Amino acid sequence: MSSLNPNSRNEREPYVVSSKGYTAVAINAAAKAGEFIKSRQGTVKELGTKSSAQDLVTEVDKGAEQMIRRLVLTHYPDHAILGEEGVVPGADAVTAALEEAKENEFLWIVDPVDGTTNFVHGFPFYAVSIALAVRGELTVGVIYDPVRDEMFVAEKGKGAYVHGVKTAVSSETSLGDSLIALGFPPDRQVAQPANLAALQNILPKVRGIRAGGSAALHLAYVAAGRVSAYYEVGLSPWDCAAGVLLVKESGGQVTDTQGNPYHIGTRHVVASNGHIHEDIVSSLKEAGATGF
Ligand code: 2AM
Ligand code: CA
Repeated sequence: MSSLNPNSRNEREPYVVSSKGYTAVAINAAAKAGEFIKSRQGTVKELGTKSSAQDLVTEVDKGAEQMIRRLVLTHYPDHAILGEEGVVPGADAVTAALEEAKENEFLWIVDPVDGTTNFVHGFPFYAVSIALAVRGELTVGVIYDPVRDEMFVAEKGKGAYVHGVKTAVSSETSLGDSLIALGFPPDRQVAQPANLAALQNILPKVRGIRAGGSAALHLAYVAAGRVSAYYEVGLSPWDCAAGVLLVKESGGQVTDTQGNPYHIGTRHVVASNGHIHEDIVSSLKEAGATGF
């Protein structure tokens, strides 16, 4: 029996999304886009590139983003949407688009396929990421992995859940016991040297490193306690907005690579279970790998 007091709810009771509103729309859009993406794996005909030969885009990314835009705007025609495929590539253009978008009271931040390179190669590790910021504050975050049919949902102040089960970050307190995720975005000027220096410094200190190729899923995995921490230099808002809320609502910590609080414009991200956060940040500083 569920208690009338929401705070005394048994942790093992399934979570029921309380609001029929924003969260339900985000879940619905992520589920639809995710099913569409999965149905198209292995069928990509036209492979486009953006900032470089490593920066891929497909008709599936564009189609999925269009689906999500239509669905969100059907419910909330006056809300704004910042989507990966609506912004020209490059850090400056992303910053400019974000500055403009931030003016909106309700801003949806959408990555229709996070892990496009994986999707194109048939490596089954990609996801849809949808976040809603209200007056600049992350309020809803949904990440859907259509391959494993895992829907990660976070609502500000209400916790984070995967199919109704509360997620919680892991408990490791030392780097030696930790499994760390990282990533390599396509920018070879700034991001690649920083991420390589970080790898060299941190690999000898930890139990293992994983680089799966989807920032959103790595953040969801920090939230779910499947990895102890994740860091990456050179991300965009849509890669991490939803995942950041998932980590925070699962008891974890998220900062930039210098240890400053995360905000929607943060590009160099550290997310952890909290216990090893300082060790990661100091390692990045020691290695000259903060990206700043
Ligand atoms: P994507 O697949 O949506 O592009 C891989 O380490 C991570 O970097 C992925 O989450 C990937 O997201 C992201 N990424 C890829 N290209 C990027 C770019 N040009 N700028 C920022 N992040 C990028
Ligand atoms: Ca993408």
